Amino acid sequence: MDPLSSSPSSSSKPQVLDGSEIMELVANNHLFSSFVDHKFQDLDTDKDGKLSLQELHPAVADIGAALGLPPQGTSLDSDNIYSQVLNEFTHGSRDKVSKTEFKEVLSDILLGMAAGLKRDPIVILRMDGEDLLEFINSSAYEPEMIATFSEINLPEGSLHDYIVKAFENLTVEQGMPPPSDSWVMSDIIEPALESCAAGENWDKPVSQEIFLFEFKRAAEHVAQRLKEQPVIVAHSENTFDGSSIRRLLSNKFELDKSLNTALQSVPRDKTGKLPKEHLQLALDLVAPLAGLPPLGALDEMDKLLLDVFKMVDADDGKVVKEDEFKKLLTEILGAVMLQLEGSPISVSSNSVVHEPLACSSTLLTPPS
Ligand SMILES: [Ca+2]
Repeated sequence: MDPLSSSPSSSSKPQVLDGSEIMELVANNHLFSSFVDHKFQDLDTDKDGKLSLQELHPAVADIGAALGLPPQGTSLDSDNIYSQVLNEFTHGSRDKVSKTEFKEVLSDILLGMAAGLKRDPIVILRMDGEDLLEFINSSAYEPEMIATFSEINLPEGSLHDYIVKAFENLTVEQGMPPPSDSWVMSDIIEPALESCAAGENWDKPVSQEIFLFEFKRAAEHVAQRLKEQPVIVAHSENTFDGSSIRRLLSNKFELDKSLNTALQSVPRDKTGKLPKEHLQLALDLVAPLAGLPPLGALDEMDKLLLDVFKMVDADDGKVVKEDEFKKLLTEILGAVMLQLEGSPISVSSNSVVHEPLACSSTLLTPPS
């Protein structure tokens, strides 16, 4: 995990601070305060001295751009990282953020970006093949790859198919950037396989022994390519354990405020009542405040929510008064909380950073 600033494609980006300059900026109290003052003033569009979620939005988008993430809404993995950046600022609550809090979190994020050090919840990894080599030469290699081999179910599969599948099963912890990224597949894995495909074992039936031998050879080629062309990966891990919901439910004032805000966006019928079919929409609106991912972002979570919706007969087609609707929504949150406390859902996101410290970010342009 080397500093982000030594990444391969950051060479010709004069407009943007590099890692050591970021460190300097943050370490210089006077300079950083004036940097934060300017940023805060720009962001605080209604001039109430606090940043609302809406006002934080450009800052979060900027941080994403500075990390080299694709714009919000283009991939679930990067969206997870965006919502975690926002969570860093708000600590999952819907309260506005003061300048002091903004400064603390911003310096934390900037230092993390500059150092490329492991920090919670976003880690910037520079993958240069070293970790991969370490893995394939470790005592964990054989047992883990034997397990992978027996899990891969490709009756007609060639050795090539097996090896590609096996790469897909490796994690960033094992030194492999995510092969779900098309660039990793086309520029790292495929060329590496081509350069070692001349092996005579390639077309033979796949045995475990041949697989172990050939996969290691392929991984060595991948490690070599990574050494020549390191890949930067933004990695984050998040566990949904219901604690944010518990926090929200335990604060009646906050809960009421959240529910009322959400209900403003839920369509009503002519009499002002709320159709139960909109409970799902309402929950999605409360989700960020309850520390939940948006619907459709996480299969396991969607399944859990579906079960809970069934429990409260959300699909019976009835319309209810506002109070009843809020009561149902609170019940749903409580049920989701209990489920998550019993069996938390963990998600790991990896997003390849193609353009680190991109010019499109104004966050890191030096203060004038
Ligand atoms: Ca404001």
